Amino acid sequence: MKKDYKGIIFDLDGVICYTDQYHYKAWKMLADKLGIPFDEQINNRLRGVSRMESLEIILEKSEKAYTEEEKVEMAEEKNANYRELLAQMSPKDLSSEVKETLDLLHGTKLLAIGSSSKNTAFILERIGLAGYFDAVADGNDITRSKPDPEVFLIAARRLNLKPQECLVVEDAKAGVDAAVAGGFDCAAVGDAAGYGAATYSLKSVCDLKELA
Ligand code: B16
Ligand code: MG
Repeated sequence: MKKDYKGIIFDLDGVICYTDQYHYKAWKMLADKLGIPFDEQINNRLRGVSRMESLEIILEKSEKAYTEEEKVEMAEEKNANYRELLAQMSPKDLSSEVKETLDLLHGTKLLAIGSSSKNTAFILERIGLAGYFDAVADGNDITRSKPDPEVFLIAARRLNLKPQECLVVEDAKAGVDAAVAGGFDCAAVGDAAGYGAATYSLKSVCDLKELA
């Protein structure tokens, strides 16, 4: 990894912290109530995807058709349950390895968040990273979610950098595709590691230290 990136744009869920289990629990509560089968395999398809698109994926298994109004109510119910679970998070949910890596990079790079989540500010506050990043772009800023590059393009613009000057770090295939579509290099971790479309495949976020 020799390229001298000026900025690094981090996905949030699955890269900086792990809210996957909370998404799963909150969607499972809703699916159980509706009598729709839902498991970890379906949950994996929700990674990086927006809330309403996630709901559509869950409803693929429903025998009943729902109105838009009903769908909005369902998404709100899921989000209320999800936020109750998020409220239990604390700075302990930020691993020391991730924090050390961020602190090291912070000296030489501009750092941003590029997340599909509309709960980004709440999550960052819970894990002790409110105000830490040089820019934040999230689900509240965009009209098209990953694999569209919108959220990363907004993050880069807020850093006053071109996509070619930034590296995106992602754990979801939809996020890697979004980065590539926006003209960014992308480091894949976790679920997306080994995905051919990414520029680099990392074992963990800590491997980014080589860039500093
Ligand atoms: P919310 P990321 C994404 O965050 C999650 O990976 C995805 O599972 C979730 O559906 C999406 O945020 C929307 O989240 O309901 O909180 O707005 O990975 O892009 O940081
Ligand atoms: Mg993610």
